[in-house]
Amino acid sequence: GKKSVWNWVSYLEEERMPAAPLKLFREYQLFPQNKNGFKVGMKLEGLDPEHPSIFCVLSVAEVQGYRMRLHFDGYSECYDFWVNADSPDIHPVGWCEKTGHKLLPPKGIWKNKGKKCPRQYILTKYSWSRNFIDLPVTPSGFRVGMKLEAVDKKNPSLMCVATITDMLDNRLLIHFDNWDESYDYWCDASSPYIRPVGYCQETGTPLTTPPEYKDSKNFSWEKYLEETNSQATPARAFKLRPAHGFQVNMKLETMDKRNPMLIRVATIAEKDDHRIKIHFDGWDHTYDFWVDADSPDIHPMGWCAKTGHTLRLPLGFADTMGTVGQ
Ligand code: MLY
Repeated sequence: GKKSVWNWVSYLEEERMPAAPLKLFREYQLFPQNKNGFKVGMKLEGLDPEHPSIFCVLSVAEVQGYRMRLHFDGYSECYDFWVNADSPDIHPVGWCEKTGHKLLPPKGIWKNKGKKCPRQYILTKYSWSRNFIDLPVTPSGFRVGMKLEAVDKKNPSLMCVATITDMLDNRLLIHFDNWDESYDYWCDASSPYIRPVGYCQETGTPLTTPPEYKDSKNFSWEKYLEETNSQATPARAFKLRPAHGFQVNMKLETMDKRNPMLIRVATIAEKDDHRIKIHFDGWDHTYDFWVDADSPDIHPMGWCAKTGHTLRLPLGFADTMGTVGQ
């Protein structure tokens, strides 16, 4: 019947909705130029998505098209996570040492003092660094230790006192003063989540001061910078990006937040300046969720087919192999 064979073009015709045009996507959301060179078992160093300031020893646990599942050596599989092969969060073995970053060793490896690191951790050294991409250099004006005002992405209504605690390639690590590292995130100079010192006061936005800050009602940046012996990030360093061009009803392919190994046919249900709300075709709207328009987990129509990844079809569709979308 009408719904039996999957084909993006006829699906769009039936639905009378457009695909999100390629020009709205970032380069890393589009079709990759190279193949995914990673193989199961390869070791690498990468950021823990739940603690983005910590580099860990990781292994490739599964490869699907241009994506892969990474595993923390020595830890439960329940912490495994998926990245694209061109993720800026991963680096070759030896990278932390070379760049002066702390590497969290695999659990259990260093238990017996004096015992040597297992052979496998040495053998893989640098052997496949060509799998990693080069990124543009750090934007000017930012320095580690500088203060700014930043949105807490886990509590997006809060604009908070924050510090740049690391810089890598074109990205800054944002840390919230006197909070643990679990709220940290990486962003670039064009991020809508970071603003210069004084932004809240100028715009009448409440500023969340560091917890237990003695005089939070009369918070003064001038005083705080002096007390913490730090500098404000110069306003000229910020290069706020324009709003994205995605429109409601445009269709695309998006990772399922609840099961990150899956990529599904999706529709933009809502939008604001820097985010889109993803709806999975055929699924209830209770599963809808917001993502940043620059997320590496949204892709144009045809991305799965091009990169060799399974595309989960709208409920009720059967693909040409005879399996029903789920
Ligand atoms: N209700 C949350 C709020 C934490 C906010 C942390 N930000 C400011 C970094 C809590 O107390 O855990």
